[in-house]
Amino acid sequence: MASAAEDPAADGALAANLERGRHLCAQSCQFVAAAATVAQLPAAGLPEVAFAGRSNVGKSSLLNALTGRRTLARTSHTPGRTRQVNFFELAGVMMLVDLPGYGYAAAGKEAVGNWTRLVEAYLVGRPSLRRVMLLIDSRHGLKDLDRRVMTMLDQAAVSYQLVLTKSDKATMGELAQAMNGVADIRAVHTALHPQVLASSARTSAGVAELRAVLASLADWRPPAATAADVAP
Ligand SMILES: Nc1nc2c(ncn2[C@@H]2O[C@H](COP(=O)(O)OP(=O)(O)O)[C@@H](O)[C@H]2O)c(=O)[nH]1
Ligand SMILES: [Mg+2]
Repeated sequence: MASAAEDPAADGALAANLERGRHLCAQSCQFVAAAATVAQLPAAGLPEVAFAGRSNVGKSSLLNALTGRRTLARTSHTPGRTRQVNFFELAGVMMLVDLPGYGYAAAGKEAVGNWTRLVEAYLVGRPSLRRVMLLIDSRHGLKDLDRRVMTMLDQAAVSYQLVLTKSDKATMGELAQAMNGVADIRAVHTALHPQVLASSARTSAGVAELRAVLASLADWRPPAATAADVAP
């Protein structure tokens, strides 16, 4: 059987998907809303992709790399905002939703409780939520808190996908171990997307692929090429 790499049709489809992702993420992206409580969550509208993960996993950096803008992180770093759910509208067609990080070292039961209430309320029963990108540090793999979030998403039947971060810092062995660890648990996590992406905000590894996933979830189609774009 020919591998995808040897199949020209598959190559063409992959290139088209990457181009759609590049085009989508070159459009404008702006902060539109923040919610610190369940009552403050904006009404559901555009398709949403939420980004979740432990504090320090590289979520802000990856959001910046995806959109090619520093403004997202700056917004997230505004005092208070890091404990909120932040909504960014991309290209007027979808929302990127930045969820508060979980499991930071000093977090007590109360902080964990607050995170759970707000994020669970958002994740469960959000009709516009297309997928949750669950970020995992390549070097550390899945932790208990990650598994708890995964189980919550399984129970709510919310599709989620694992994205390994900081791949530039991981050895090939660590990356392989993180990937294999996911393969082992696929059967018990019913809402887990089969594709795991490895990414680095530093080298941009995996960023184009992640953009392509966003474009496909938003059903984004670049405008048809104009006559001027077509070579004679
Ligand atoms: N080497 C490397 N460091 C990263 C990468 N992404 C984030 N970091 C670093 O990890 C730390 C936490 O990143 P940040 O994006 O603020 O994480 P957040 O708390 O999940 O939003 C910062 O010091 C970043 O510079 C990456 O892809 N490679
Ligand atoms: Mg952050």
